[in-house]
Amino acid sequence: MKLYFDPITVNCRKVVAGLDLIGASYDAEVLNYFAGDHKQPAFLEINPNAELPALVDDDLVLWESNAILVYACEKLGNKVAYPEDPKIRGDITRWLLWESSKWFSGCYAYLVENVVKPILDDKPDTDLLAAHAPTFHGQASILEASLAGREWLCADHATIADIAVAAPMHLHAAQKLPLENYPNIRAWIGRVEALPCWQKSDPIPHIPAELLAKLA
Ligand SMILES: N[C@@H](CCC(=O)N[C@@H](CS)C(=O)NCC(=O)O)C(=O)O
Repeated sequence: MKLYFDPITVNCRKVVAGLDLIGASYDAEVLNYFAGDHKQPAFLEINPNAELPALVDDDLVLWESNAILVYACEKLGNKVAYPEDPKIRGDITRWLLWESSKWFSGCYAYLVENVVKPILDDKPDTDLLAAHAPTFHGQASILEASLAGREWLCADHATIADIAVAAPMHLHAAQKLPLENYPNIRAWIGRVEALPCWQKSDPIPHIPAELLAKLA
């Protein structure tokens, strides 16, 4: 398998950590997101959406990060990261879809305003974030309630659902995600952050020091 990715982006961090959790090995093709490599014709032939990541496995060309995680689990037969109990799989599918359709954009506004814009020498739009806050809090309240009394989202151990849902908040401190009222989310993301696959996929070492300095 060959993975096309830039380790600094949300959905690439998701697949790098997830493939590690699954135990899937791959050839790495690193692209430069900020240089726009994902918009170049060669990559558009792989993913016409001009988005990272993408996976190529023989004649299968797969984009959508969550599809990549499910495919890798099925290819390797990993029933820990993706338990075969249909109810757990249904639950995992639910969280993968929720992450992609709701939570990603819920968290992304904070990433753009508080991380990407300062890196690009632009100012966060505080009015935009204030208008967006109710959307984020509505979604965070759902995640908070779902984590009550449990350590992981879908099983008694980490699955690909935890990796997928953690990814949009992977820089939560720099994103300034308002997590003050969500103790279950804070405890759970702490558990995700203790996973070796999460630590090994830390994007910070891949961000040039002069860009990181702008976030200080
Ligand atoms: N739903 C897609 C979203 C992929 C996506 O949005 N990737 C971002 C990086 S995290 C990207 O490449 N965006 C293109 C751009 O900003 O130009 C997935 O999960 O793979």
